[in-house]
Amino acid sequence: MVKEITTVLAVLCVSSALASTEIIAGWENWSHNQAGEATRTSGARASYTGSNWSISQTGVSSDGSFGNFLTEPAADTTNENNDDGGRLPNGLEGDLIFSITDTTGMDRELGFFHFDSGSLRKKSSRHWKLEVLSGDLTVGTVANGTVPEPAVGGTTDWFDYDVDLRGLADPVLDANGTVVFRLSFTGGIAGSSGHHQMLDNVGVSSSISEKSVPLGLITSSGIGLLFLGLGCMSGDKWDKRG
Ligand SMILES: [Ca+2]
Ligand SMILES: [Ca+2]
Ligand SMILES: [Ca+2]
Ligand SMILES: [Ca+2]
Repeated sequence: MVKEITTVLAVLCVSSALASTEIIAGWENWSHNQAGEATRTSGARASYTGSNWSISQTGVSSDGSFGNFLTEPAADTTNENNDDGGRLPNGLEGDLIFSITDTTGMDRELGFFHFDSGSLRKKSSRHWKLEVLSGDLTVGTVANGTVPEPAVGGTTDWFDYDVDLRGLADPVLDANGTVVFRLSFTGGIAGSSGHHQMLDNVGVSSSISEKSVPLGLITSSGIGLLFLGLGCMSGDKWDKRG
């Protein structure tokens, strides 16, 4: 017969004071090979491949945020190297494919797909579309839109985008699962010299950031702490800023 633990002296449930969301995978620097790892991750492995993309200092977003999402530390604002920014040059159409694999072993609801984009001149590929290509989330087109023309040709006006993923039938990146996004840009007039579409500060955020904190039971028999691995549930949804 299992010995009964008769007295629970203390139950410790430590609520973690965490930010409500975080960037699971972010890209602030880009590779001249059109393929590279994420520049920041939280509980994930992540990489991208691109078609027709190039790197350039003129493709740097300097606002320090992923879309409108401010992080600590802020998104990289440096522009001393070409790999600090990405662009789709000279009116070409192209896309980027982002693959994110969970390494926490826990399900996480995703929040937003964030990015900063701008056009140097108006004949760039300004029409964007975000899709879930495959993996754990509902597959299909999530959203699309058009980056406005620059007010002054030759000067990039940057815009922040935060595509809400929470309305998907399945917005959950499963434990150890993978999701593949495609962000494509079309509508440009190929061969239009200097009509570049810029992209930087791409990030995917979680919707709820809560960590399982074990419950500790101190018993009268002096057994000590029994960590039951139960989570202290606390968390809230993050709303789009700006
Ligand atoms: Ca931004
Ligand atoms: Ca840099
Ligand atoms: Ca950058
Ligand atoms: Ca899922």
